[in-house]
Amino acid sequence: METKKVNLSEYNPEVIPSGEDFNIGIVVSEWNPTITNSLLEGAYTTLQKHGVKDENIAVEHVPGSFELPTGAKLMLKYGKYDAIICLGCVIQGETRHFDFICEAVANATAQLAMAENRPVIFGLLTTNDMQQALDRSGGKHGNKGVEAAVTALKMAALRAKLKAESTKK
Ligand code: DLZ
Repeated sequence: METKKVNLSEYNPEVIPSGEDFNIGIVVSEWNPTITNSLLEGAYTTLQKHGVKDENIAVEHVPGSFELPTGAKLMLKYGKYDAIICLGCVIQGETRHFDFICEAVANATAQLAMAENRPVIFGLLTTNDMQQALDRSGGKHGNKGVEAAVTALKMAALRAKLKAESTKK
């Protein structure tokens, strides 16, 4: 799929649900902090922009991207969140470490969301090099953190809507 000239973070803000009633958790990997700090800033400011109150946004750090699903699970266990956003950056190296981490995080994130009936958002950059990561964390291809926050709001709103409808029946 051709995405080279597209800023994937461009979206219509008018169609994003208000986050004023939501509690959102963000888990951030400490690896590649230049990148993950930019992802965090993108996610955090997008949540604020759409009405999520500062006191309803919790940020926790984990050592590496491999730990993101565990961090998300712990936040869901000990906190009350409408969605969790996982942010990390894995850069291709010379060994197969990259493949193992990316696949494990993707699978565990999906499984966690299903098991907990909560949105757990996959905001992991998986890039060939640092330049690709920079391009996607506030560079020419946008900011994956922004996209992750938009996805979290949409999914939290979907869950709230379905829950409200089910109690009316
Ligand atoms: C070990 C490792 C390597 C080689 N590369 C990255 C990376 O590019 N991005 C990242 O977030 N984490 C990396 N890690 C750390 C692992 O995610 C994990 O923290 C360790 O394997 C300990 O479980």
